[in-house]
Amino acid sequence: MPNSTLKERHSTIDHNSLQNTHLREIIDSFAKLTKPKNIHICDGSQKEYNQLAQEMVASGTFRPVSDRPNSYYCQSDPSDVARAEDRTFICTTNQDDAGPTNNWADPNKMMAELKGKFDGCMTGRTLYIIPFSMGPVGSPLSEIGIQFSDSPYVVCSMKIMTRMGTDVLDVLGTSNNFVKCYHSVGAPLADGEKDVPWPCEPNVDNKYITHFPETNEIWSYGSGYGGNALLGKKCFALRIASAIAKRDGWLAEHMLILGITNPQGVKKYIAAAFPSACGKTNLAMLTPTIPGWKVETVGDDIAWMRFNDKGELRAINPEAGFFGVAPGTSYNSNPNAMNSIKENVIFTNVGYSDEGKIWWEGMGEEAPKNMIDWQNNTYDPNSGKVAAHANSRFATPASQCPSIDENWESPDGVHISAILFGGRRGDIVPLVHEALSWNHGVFMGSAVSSEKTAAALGKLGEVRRDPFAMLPFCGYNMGDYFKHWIELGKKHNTNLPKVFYVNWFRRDENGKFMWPGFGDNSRVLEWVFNRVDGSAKGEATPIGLVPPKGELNTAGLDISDEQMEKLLDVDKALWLQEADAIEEYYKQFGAHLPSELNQELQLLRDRLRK
Ligand code: OXD
Ligand code: MN
Repeated sequence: MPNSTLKERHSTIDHNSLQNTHLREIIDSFAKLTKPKNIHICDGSQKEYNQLAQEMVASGTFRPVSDRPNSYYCQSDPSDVARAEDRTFICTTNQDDAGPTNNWADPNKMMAELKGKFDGCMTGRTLYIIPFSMGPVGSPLSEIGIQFSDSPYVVCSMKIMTRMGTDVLDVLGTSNNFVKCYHSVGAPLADGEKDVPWPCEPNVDNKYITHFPETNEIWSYGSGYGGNALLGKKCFALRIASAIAKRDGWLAEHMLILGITNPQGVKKYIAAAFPSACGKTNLAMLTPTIPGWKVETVGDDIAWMRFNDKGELRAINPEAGFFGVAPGTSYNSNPNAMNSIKENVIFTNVGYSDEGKIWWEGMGEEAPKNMIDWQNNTYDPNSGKVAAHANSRFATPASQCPSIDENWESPDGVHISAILFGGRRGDIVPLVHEALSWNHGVFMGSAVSSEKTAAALGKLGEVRRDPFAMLPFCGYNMGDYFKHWIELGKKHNTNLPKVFYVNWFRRDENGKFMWPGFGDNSRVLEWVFNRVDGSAKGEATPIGLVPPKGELNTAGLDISDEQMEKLLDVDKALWLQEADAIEEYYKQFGAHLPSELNQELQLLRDRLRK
């Protein structure tokens, strides 16, 4: 089909008039392959968003949310509820470049397979071209992507989650320097065939989330949900960006960024890496329970960080929205998130009442009487089945967050003074401990471990190593990634952030969480803040520094000294076993493991045996 005859669909932009010839050529060849009925270049306007949303209401994909202006409810196909890590591939010429923690595929073979899948996959559908910027449009720290997709749900979500539209094309000009993000739900529509509300490829084994870091391309097929389909997020801003960052000397990380101000008005910024669904959004928007302290939000999921010429580590949040886990979010656990989702939100896989209101478990409100669950069945509170899927989400503009930081769009980013790592561990990891050096901090990050959550398909609760919370998101060899962190520390060793490890999830002998978490995590942030400016003490343990007795602010908390001791306890025998487990886990990296990490492991053992 000659592509110049492809019908433009209520788009204000004619693809034949695009000044960027690379983009025009790509559109032509991709349309030739996928054979869409229409083509639509997204201008990113509210009018366009409203029109697509109305079309999705008409087709049954969206239902309006009655008490939240311009907000929609949506249910995915039951096969398409989380990131498909087993079907996520890094395609590099040498397998070694993908490393032992990624699924590797040969780029030529994978491309041939993908071309087969994409052939005619948009039949009967519209091909949307989505120009987007990760980071403020035009900022020197930002990068541009163009997503091709046959999903209007993706277009609307990308408008919330990224800066999307015509001004991105203006900044791109005639450059070929953009990440090519090819996406299809993998559900061609035959002539006259009725569409389903959530088209996708229901067989997980036929989904493909593939990355080509050597050519800055992403090809995603078969899924319409979250990180599988909103390609700016995990695929670009983490997997492809981490590979770019390695080449260009910066960091693309799975980290929230928050600003914290003490009662004297001094402000510091902290970045924190936690595995998916371990409370990054809650921490980023935390309401402190300690008087006089304030926390403000720069980002809740991804940080792009570079050292400037003063040696400061500066971070931006490349996203423009929050894609937060809904269940458990309440006015109690996260009032800022609740106040961010009053309008302009897309809710996916939560419950929906006959009055058009959304609901989820842990929302802090009684379940509405007549409601459907995320699978469109009548919700029965006695059935034991949840209304909202554990990985149900809200997508909402970051600008609507009451705690959004005044510098959240600063082109220079914010100065990071501390980095936190953490995971969900019921057992041996204390509430907080501080690294003894940068390399020790990298060691801690490399050994992050966590119980598996619902953000990815697979078995829940199993403890897995999730180094730097980047296990599913590092676009190259994880051993080289560790080395990159070590090297950056060597190169910029004058003003390095302090590194900490936190664990809000330690349990007592009865399996009960010992730490209240949420707003009370500000008490740990207070200690971190004061460690950074040198006003708080740290007590040496074999694994790092912990707050000495009385140093962590527990005023007003119903927590005994004995419980605090248990929360901060370091069991040498169990940590020696942990050291063995880390050694075992390190083996997979072979020669890619930096010697500094083996040294840190040895030093840890020496301290434990003293
Ligand atoms: C996310 C994830 O959606 O990490 O942020 O899964
Ligand atoms: Mn995440």
